[in-house]
Amino acid sequence: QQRVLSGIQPSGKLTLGNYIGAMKNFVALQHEHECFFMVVDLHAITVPQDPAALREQSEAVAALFIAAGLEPAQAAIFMQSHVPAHAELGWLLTTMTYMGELERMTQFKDKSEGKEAVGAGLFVYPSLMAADILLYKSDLVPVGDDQKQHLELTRDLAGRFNHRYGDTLVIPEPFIPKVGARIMSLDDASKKMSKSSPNAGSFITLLDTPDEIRKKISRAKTDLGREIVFDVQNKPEVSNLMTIYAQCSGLSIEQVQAAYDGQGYGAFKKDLAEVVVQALEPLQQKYADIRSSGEIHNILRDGAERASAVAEVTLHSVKDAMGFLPRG
Ligand code: AQP
Repeated sequence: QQRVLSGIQPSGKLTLGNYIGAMKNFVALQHEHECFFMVVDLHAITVPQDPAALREQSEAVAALFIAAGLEPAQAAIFMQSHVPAHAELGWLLTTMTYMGELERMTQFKDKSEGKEAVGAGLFVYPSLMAADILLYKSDLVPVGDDQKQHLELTRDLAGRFNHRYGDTLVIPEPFIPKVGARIMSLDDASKKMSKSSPNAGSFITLLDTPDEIRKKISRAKTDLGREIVFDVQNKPEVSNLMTIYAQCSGLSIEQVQAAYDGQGYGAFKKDLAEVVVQALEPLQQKYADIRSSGEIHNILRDGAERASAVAEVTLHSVKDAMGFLPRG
């Protein structure tokens, strides 16, 4: 059985982008693979987080994993910080990562742009992400398109380690959806939808109320013209909305385009809002149930135990290969 690992940062409220680009695939993969899905809180602190907000968002992301359809009996669901091997392997791999490699990362460039003080954690984040993946000897990593570059680095680091110290780590493959790998911001289709954007109107969260969703979609930017045509080059805003429509309704892009042939933006946006509201309704209901049950703490405890058992074995073999003296 192939092993699958991925994570989501509790750096804000999860967006439709996180759901369509990543979480939907977590759910799809859980029955055929051995899965590990974590809330990557150590990554979230690469930018400042308010402690109370971090705690709340961490629990919320874990509950959303379940609400989206992950089954704790199938997949180990856990907090990254509950498995100390992540931080430890993260350091070991940081020592093997070149500055030039990190400087080329577009996410680092985007997130540090214009900031006076940039934390070193933001810079070395990709080495920690590599550790997350390599600890589980993961074969597949379901992620959105924005993580492709980090995954390439992970593959390079695994290869470098194996070359230097002997075959120890598994080189993972990205698993990126064909449609919806990069959901764009509602106010600017040149930027990806992002949960930490300062403009709340630019993203839809999985927990937005129906009215919030309707308002955000009605205000979403649209291109010139009025035809509902999928053309990412010339109609990026409408194409993005069509992708959201397709992903939330289960229709193909072609079916969406055919359904709105000859209709204008107004009718399309109105229907889109209802499609999104309906897609999120069962998830929101389940989310409320899980939060009120208090079950999440047991799920996370069990998930961390299962994850630690695998992670410790890899960490041990990595340290052994590198020449660390065993504790005895
Ligand atoms: N806009 C997106 N479209 C498709 N997939 C996306 N992902 C993120 N944004 C989109 C995927 O969601 C997973 C979790 O992402 P993350 O929490 O690790 O952080 P991120 O990639 O940096 O996502 P955000 O929402 O933009 O968070 P912030 O604002 O904190 O940086 C990943 O698989 C990602 O590809």
